[in-house]
Formats: sequence, structure tokens, C-alpha cells
Amino acid sequence: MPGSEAVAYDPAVPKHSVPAPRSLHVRAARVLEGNWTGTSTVPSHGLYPHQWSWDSAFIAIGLRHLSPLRAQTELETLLSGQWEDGRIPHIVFNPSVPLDAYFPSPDFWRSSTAGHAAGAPRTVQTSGIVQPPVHALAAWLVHCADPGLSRARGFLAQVYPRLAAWHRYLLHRRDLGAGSLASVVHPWEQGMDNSPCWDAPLSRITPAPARSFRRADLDHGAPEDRPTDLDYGRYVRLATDYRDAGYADGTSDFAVEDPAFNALLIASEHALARIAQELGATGTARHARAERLTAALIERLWDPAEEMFFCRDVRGGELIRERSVSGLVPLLLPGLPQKITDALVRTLGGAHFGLGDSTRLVPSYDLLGEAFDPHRYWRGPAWFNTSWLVERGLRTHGEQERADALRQAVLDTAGTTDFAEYVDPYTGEACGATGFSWTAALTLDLLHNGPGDDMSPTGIRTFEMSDRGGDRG
Ligand code: 9WN
Repeated sequence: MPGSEAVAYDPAVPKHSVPAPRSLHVRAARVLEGNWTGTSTVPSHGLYPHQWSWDSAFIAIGLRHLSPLRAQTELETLLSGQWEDGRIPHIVFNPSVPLDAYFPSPDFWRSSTAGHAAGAPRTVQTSGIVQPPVHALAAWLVHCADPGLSRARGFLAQVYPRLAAWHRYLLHRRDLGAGSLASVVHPWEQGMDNSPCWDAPLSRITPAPARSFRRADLDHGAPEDRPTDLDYGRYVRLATDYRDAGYADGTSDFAVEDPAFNALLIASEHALARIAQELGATGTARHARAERLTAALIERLWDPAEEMFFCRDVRGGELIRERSVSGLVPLLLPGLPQKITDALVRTLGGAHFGLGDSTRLVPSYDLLGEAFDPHRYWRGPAWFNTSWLVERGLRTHGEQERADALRQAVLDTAGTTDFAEYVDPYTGEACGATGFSWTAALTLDLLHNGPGDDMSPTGIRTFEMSDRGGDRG
């Protein structure tokens, strides 16, 4: 497995050597420089050699501190792959990368032909599924990094209609549970591919035969860290059926309402409201919609007894009672009732996630869960993007001490693991790729947002308060 040696770490006191912030900044910038293709950034050259949707949003959030122009370009390139029905595909393929470098490749998705009715672009090749909608939030934060450049280039005016179409697609075509939330129709769409949350709904899917496809991920990653062949067969089956139905929505056997996906949609809806305001509109309708979506999120996915948000299996109709970091990500939302944010903070520090006790970064899955595995993809290890989202959430809700500790843990671990893709939640050992783009980008973002800063981490809280005539104190 690529990565650095195991680092024994005490959750309270980091014992490994922590690079000075300045050198960490330089190293993070080098990672992003190395992964830049001229128009966008690959998550990692070996494992993920194309442009990924939510990766690019996180990358733009960090890149804005190095080059607001590159950050704008990152998002514009991604949007060049948008379909006419509004979907932003989860991968925009780089035509100069050989087909066998990543599976499923463009000849599997056949976007320009199979996606014709859904309005896939004719010249750019893309996948046909989506990823979490972090984009409007990223666009707003990128704008804020250099409003002069953004206005001179007409950045927001250009991306706003596209982002609005993207949200429309999710809110209308993907409301498969008729409860006002968006559903994902493939585990790759939610971004936490192999989470135990998918085990029950996936068990209904007949896997594609192992011999019918060749996995490229195993050329770069250890089989014990990656999804099993059986799970991969099911991913391939779901994607094949979706493609063969012309990427039309509503027929999938797999449909799940996920808390992180919907919380990011809500955060991005708040950001779109802010963008609309900057462009001269009021933003009030979007802001109100974000609040309605927050109410739907609580009504459909909050479990007060377990003090967690859970996924809902739309086809089975029940909550999936697996504790995943996804159920903590809604902490990002400023409009949550205090009793819910208090409960989420308790859950984060409790036995299932152990933050500040047995872990320093947020594990992707329940430490006490039956399916827990500290190394296997999204079944226990800690990722940097989810820890960043939780850090932003803690700060949004005034949990400065916990946010400071998590921020420090992200910076320390990014430095000692050479910007790993993910880490063992107990030891901080690097797993997956190193030189991973969103790890470097979000490190940069945290380096630019110091502990104790009285700031609105997402730009959302400021908006809400000024919108209501309140002050920030
Ligand atoms: C499938 C690129 C992506 C991330 C996902 C992560 C992984 C791909 C894969 O890599 O997914 O999209 O091949 O496993 O799970 O979150 O966006 O970094």
C-alpha cells in the first residue's frame, strides 16, 4: 500500500513531529501544482487520473488561496461537462488519458450516445451519475477570495444559471422519495462508495459477473483496503442499468436519501442565495427553500434517540441504522435547532466516533459497528474532506475548542502522511494514495483560517444574520 509508516498517536497529544505551518503550506501548494493539468486538478495521478466533481469543489476551496483564477477555472472546466438536464457528472474525462487507466472509462458510460436524451454534451466525455453538490458553496467561497477578479471575469454571472439548473435537477428529478430530499441512485454518487450504509440496499442488486469488467483500482490500491469484487459487481450492475435506461431517473432499484448529500445541497442553496444577492437579486426565495429543506432533512432523517442523522432506503422505506460520518455532516448547517447540534456534538465525542478521545480525525464509520474496518474504503478510516466539513460545522455552532483541536489534527496528519487520501482513525497511518488533492487543498484552507477566528466558515451564517437585520456578535 502506498503511504508512510504507521504513526502511533495519542489523540490528546500528538507525538509525531509536526511540520511548521509555512512548510506545510509550501508542500500543499506543490501537491496542487503537481496535480494541475492546465484546466483542472486530478484527485491523484495514479488512482484517479480525470476530473472528479466533488473533489473539484473541495480543491477550488483550497486553490482560491493560491490562485483565485485557477480556482475559478477548476469550476468552469467541471461545468463544461454539465448535461442539459442540469446534472453535473461525477467524472469529466480527460481524453488524453488511456482508456485502461481508470474503470469505468468513457467507453463504459457512453455519455454522448446513451446520455443523448438527457442532454449529455456531445464533445466532452463524462460519467452519467453525480456527486454531492458542494459546487455553489465552492463558487461562493472562490468569489469571496478575490471579488474584483470575479466581477471582472463575470465569474458568478456565468456559473449562477448552471448551478441553479444543477439544484433544480436534484430537487425535481431526484426527489424519488417524494419527501423533498434528493436521492442518490448509486453509492459512488454519495462519494462514500463502500460505506456500510449501502450494504442493505445493495444486497437487493444482482452483481455483474466478475469476468465482465476489469477493475483498474487494484493496480494502485491494496485489495484489503478497497471494495470487494462482490460490491464492485453491484456498482457495475447499477451503472449499467442506469446507462441502458438512457440515464432516465425514477426506475433505479437503489435509491437512498443521504444526510451529507442533502446537507451539502442545503449549504449550497444558501450559497446560491448569496450569489443571487451579489448579482442583484434578493436571494430570499432560495434562503427560504434552504430552510424548508433543513426541516425536511430533520423530519425524514433525524433520529432523536440515537442522536444521529441516518440514511433512508427509499425503496425499502426505512431508515438505515448504520452510523456513518455522513450523519454528522449536517452540523455544517446554521439553521439546525440547538438541541440537534448539541446532540451531534455529543455523538461525535461519544464511543461511536471517539473524537478527542480515541480518535483525532472523524472516522467514516461507527468504531463499534459490526462492519468497522480501520483500513477499508469508507468502512472506518478517516477522510480529510469530512473532517473539514465537521470542523466547519463545529465552528459554525460556536464549538471553538473542539474545532481548533480538529483543525490541528487535520494539519498534523496531512503533514505527517504526505497528504494521504485517508488514514487509519486510530493510528493516523496513511492509506490509499498520497499527494491527494483535496487533502492538500483543505489543508491550505485551514491554514488560512486560524483558530479562534471570528468568521463565518461557509459564508452562510453571515448571510443569514445580515438577511434578518441581525449582527454577527
Ligand atoms: C469512484 C475521487 C473519488 C472520490 C470518492 C472516492 C473515490 C471513486 C472510486 O474517489 O471514488 O467515484 O473509484 O473509488 O470514494 O469520494 O470523489 O477522489
